[in-house]
Amino acid sequence: MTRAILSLGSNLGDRIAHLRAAVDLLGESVQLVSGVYETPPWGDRAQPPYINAVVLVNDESASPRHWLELARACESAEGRVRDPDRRFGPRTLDVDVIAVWETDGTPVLSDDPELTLPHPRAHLRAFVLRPWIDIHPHGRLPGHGWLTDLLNAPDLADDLATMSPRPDLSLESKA
Ligand code: PH2
Ligand code: MG
Ligand code: MG
Repeated sequence: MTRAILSLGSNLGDRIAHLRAAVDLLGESVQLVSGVYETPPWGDRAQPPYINAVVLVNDESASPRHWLELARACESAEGRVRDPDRRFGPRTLDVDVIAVWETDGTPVLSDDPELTLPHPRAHLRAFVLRPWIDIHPHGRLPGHGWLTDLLNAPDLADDLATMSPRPDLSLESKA
């Protein structure tokens, strides 16, 4: 029923192992996997650097909420501990639902505080948009327009300049 862009991030422990575990857990639903990027911490700056990537997932029977549940299951499996006082603090694995589409391509819009769609800060985050454009060069963030235009926004220039691709850390399956 839906496909979705999920953003993956880690800045604690064996970062790439956490991202790989998420891709494994998402299993058959994973259709496309971006490159991996080393990114300075955004928001709360006093924490280690992140690695980030995005995946396109697709499942005939998945509701939008299914992706949120799966995202949380991945985070729990990787030992994510939430610090209620530090909203943007360090984490072993963060899986965010960025955008969801019906099978016919209609974007799913939601103002549910638990699952706001599209993700309310995605358009500001180079660490989401840059990996995403790897897999969707002509992609659009619903409600915000083309990924290329969003990435050209002056506000993102510094973040783009300070992130770097990590081709040595692939999420592609070696099978
Ligand atoms: N996630 C956060 C806070 N800050 N910074 C980067 N570079 N990458 C992230 O994934 C990230 C962040 C909270 O979700
Ligand atoms: Mg996040
Ligand atoms: Mg999150």
